[in-house]
Amino acid sequence: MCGLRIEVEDGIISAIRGDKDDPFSRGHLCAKGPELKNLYEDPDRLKFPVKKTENGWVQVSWVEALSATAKALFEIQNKYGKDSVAVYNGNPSVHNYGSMLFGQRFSNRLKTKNHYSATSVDQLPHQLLSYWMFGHQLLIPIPDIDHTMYFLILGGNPFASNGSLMTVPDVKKRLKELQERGGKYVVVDPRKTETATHADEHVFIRPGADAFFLLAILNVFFEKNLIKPSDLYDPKELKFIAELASQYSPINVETVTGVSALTIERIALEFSSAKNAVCYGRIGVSTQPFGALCQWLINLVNIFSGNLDKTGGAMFTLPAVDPIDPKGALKSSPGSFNSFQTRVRKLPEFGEELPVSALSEEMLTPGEGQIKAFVSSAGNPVLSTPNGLKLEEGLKGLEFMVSIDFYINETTQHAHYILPPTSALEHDHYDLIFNVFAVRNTTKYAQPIFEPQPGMLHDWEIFTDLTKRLELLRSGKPLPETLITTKLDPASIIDFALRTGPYGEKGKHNRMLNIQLLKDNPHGIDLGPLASCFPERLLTPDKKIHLLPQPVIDDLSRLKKKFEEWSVKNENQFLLIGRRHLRNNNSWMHNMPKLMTGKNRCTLMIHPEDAESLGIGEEEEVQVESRVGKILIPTEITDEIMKGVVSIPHGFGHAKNGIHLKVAKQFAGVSINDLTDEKSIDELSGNAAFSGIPVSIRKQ
Ligand SMILES: Nc1nc2c(c(=O)[nH]1)N[C@H]1C(S)=C(S)[C@@H](COP(=O)(O)OP(=O)(O)OC[C@H]3O[C@@H](n4cnc5c(=O)[nH]c(N)nc54)[C@H](O)[C@@H]3O)O[C@H]1N2
Ligand SMILES: Nc1nc2c(c(=O)[nH]1)N[C@H]1C(S)=C(S)[C@@H](COP(=O)(O)OP(=O)(O)OC[C@H]3O[C@@H](n4cnc5c(=O)[nH]c(N)nc54)[C@H](O)[C@@H]3O)O[C@H]1N2
Ligand SMILES: [Mo]
Repeated sequence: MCGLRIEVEDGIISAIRGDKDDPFSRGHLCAKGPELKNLYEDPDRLKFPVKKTENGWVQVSWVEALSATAKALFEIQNKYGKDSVAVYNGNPSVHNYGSMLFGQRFSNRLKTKNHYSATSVDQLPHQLLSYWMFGHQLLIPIPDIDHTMYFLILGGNPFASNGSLMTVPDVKKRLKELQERGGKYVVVDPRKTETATHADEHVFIRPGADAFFLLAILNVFFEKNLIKPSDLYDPKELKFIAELASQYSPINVETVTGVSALTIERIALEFSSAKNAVCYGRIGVSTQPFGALCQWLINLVNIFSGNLDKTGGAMFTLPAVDPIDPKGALKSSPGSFNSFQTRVRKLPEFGEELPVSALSEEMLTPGEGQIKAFVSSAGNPVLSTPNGLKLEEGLKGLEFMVSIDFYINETTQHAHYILPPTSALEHDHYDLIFNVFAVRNTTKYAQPIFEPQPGMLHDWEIFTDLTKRLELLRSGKPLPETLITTKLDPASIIDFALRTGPYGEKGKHNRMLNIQLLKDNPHGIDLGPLASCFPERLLTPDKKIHLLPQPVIDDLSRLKKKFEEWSVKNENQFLLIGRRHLRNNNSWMHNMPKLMTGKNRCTLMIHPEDAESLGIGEEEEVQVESRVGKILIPTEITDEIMKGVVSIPHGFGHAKNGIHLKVAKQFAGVSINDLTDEKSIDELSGNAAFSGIPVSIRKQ
């Protein structure tokens, strides 16, 4: 979403800079922006479909690849039932509006229960709690970073990630502005991250223990009578929460969290007395055993301190294409939970998707409903989901696999066909999802920089053809020898949504928005700061916030059990966490040479005292072992990691035969997800629990 100024001379990009006239990103650009040039020019990038043969990959025509794919999916569903085909949509799907709009149609037509995506290794708990408490999975509270005076960040490292569920291009500058206006920001994280280093305060916390920390904050609120009254919830629900919080006083949670009672109490008081404040938790508190409880408690901290839906607190966007408005052109479902389960482990559905932690066992466990064919789109689950090696075993046993992707990587190499879409500079862009999570309401449309080579297809064109081919087969009709196209392109869908949306000609905030206006304003249009919108925008039937969702209440006994277990220390195990770096992007930008320069980033961070007690030195290769696997990795000894905790970044592990990524192979590293455990989940939401995996470390 950062505005880019791309200069092209004689068909070649001569410069990519931050766009100073972009009202949202204000000229900001991180190292990944300029790499769009190298992505576009990457000789490893596929442009035309390929088929796997005994003699390796061979290029085939689109019609051949699409017909073979449609036939295989059709026949497998006929033979084994609809659920025998599974789909996985990876993270870039939601950065690609064509893929989103047309990929969803394709998945729906498959009529399988086996839908998976990166949601269940990421933000599932946020969506689940928004669904339960506010009535819509996309009514996600966003920190009002530009106005807050006290920003409490748990398990997020925006200096590396550029913010998440808080789309914020120039986060460093905005956090500096926060400090300059007399505000404060505090980071709670088992690692003293780049964000924490610049913060007013950093607090180390034991991985997975955030729910206890948050309960202790609520405990102080109740003990000191700091709860702010509100018409937005039923006050009768307070008693239950007061009683719950009374069991977790700051002093009680000291041992399990590793945070001193004095610190917790002081943070609670500072939070409460600030002019406004916001508590925000991201990946580190979502992908852990109590991910959903953490998001529940974070919402309660914001609600009870009077900071929900208030300037400087946790607010809600009003994007130009609004997925929440029940009458909107592109409205999305409010959500659903546990209306069906995975076949083997009975994990709950959310939003008609199943947790990806179950994908490998659904492929490997024989019986009715077993997955026999797999469609991966814009994803690399062999590197990005827990116990990647087990998933790889599952992929090897499939009868058919197709990948919609432009790289032959750790996942797509197992496909029978790869259908490559155009890359970012060859198609237009409208951000359907990340405007919904942004710290300001803005809108922008980017036109393509280059015409794709003749014969290349966009993601949405691939999905359009594939959907139609499947329908033809189902109605017993022959498949055409030419591509099947549609007149309805993504931009016309957006045009309609803009015109009928909140800033369109009949909208509440009429700004006459349509696609032409956006084309005429290529830097983007500012639609103003986040504004209070409750109770109007609440989508619960009674227009109240629901403080006590029943499944949350039912999960509290699990939390209590863990509390008792963790009150006894286990000195023999290390707890593994992940990390991100500004110059990585999950698993897929490691083929860009400029992003890979400098020190090796795929290291095991370990505290000096832990390294000493194990007798291991700097950059020494050690063995790290978990229940599911072991890897060898060099150490990086640093007191910026909590004692007893070790950290490995995700997205590496490119030393596999069969991948076509020349640069990434040179910086292969190892995959943390060969250690993370598909059995380690947040049992309430089904989200993967990457944080706090017990590992042992051995000198080689
Ligand atoms: N241990 C651990 N594991 C994690 C995480 C963690 O913190 N720790 N983070 C998790 C999170 S938050 C996420 S989102 C996932 C991400 O994991 P995934 O979504 O599975 O995968 P990516 O690594 O983002 O790979 C994206 C793939 O999409 C392709 N691609 C890029 N752009 C496009 C496009 O426009 N169209 C198509 N068709 N393909 C495209 C790339 O070539 C690449 O193959 O990883 C998760 N895994
Ligand atoms: N450069 C870059 N930017 C990215 C990405 C990328 O791969 N590279 N990925 C994008 C994606 S898909 C996402 S979802 C976002 C994620 O955005 P963020 O959530 O900001 O990402 P991380 O940097 O992984 O920050 C997670 C932090 O949680 C901490 N942590 C781990 N376990 C715990 C715990 O139990 N408790 C607490 N309190 N903290 C814990 C980790 O030490 C880490 O600092 O980033 C996005 N932006
Ligand atoms: Mo993510």
